[in-house]
Amino acid sequence: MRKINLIWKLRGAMELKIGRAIIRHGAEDLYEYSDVDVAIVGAGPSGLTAARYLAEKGLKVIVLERRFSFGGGIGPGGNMYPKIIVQEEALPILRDFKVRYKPAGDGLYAVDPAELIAKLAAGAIDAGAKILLGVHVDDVIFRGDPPRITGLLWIWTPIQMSGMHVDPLYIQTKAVVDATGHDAEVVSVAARKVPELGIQLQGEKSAWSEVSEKLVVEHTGKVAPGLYVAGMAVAAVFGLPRMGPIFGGMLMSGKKVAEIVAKDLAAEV
Ligand code: 48H
Ligand code: FE2
Repeated sequence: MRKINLIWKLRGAMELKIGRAIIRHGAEDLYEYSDVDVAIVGAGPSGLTAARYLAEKGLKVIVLERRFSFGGGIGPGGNMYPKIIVQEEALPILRDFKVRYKPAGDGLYAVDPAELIAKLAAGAIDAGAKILLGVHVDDVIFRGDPPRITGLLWIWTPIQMSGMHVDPLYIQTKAVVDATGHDAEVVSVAARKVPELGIQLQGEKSAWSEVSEKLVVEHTGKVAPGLYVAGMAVAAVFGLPRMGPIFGGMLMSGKKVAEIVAKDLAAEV
């Protein structure tokens, strides 16, 4: 008799409410963001910058990040010295995000990595972008002749890390931005699995900071219909030199890809 009473008392316990709130609202978000205007893969400097400027234009934006944190390569600064260096041309972007900077001589400015991560992410979120953490993007969807990238496939990162095969879920999108950094993971998958797109990855070249910073921004943009590239991934796709620990080019590339994607999508309406 006493046992039955205890079970009745437990019904509707706080734990049940917490669990159900997580399942309902988590699933609601996944449902809502399974169909977007722009899917950005990677929440590093270029991806977060792109997210803010795209969301600000009223587009529905999701950022898919493999880790359970954002910032990509910002956190480690330069070989773990806690400073991020940017050049003068990128200062307007820092000002947009209200990131503080100190002159470091020679047209360079020093920024605190934690502040940069926090404010880039807050800027993207406040502009309306959704950041989904712990998701690994491992495939693309394409349709049509000529082919166009129309979606992505994702699984939870811990599942991907476990090595167990679990079938992924989809996100439908009008544009994908590969902001995955050095490995250009989305463009690599598209090049390998959709040869019709005719993408040839050139592979990143050795460091030449001032040349790379310019070329990365210059080459930022469309790789194939529906597929765009920003940040360090641009060097991998177009065979450009790396720049080492200077981040202005990443921010400018993120802003540029946002402008290009927004313009292309507006022209398609
Ligand atoms: C989900 C993924 C996947 C995937 C990767 O590396 P990042 O910081 O990328 P960028 O391009 O914004 O910035 C590059 C910069 O950090 C850098 O490395 C520089 C300037 N290097 C110069 C040099 O010479 O070395 O961020 C990419 C993000 C990371 O957070 C990854 O976890 C994430 O993308 N990511 N997320 N699915 N398949 N692949
Ligand atoms: Fe790097």
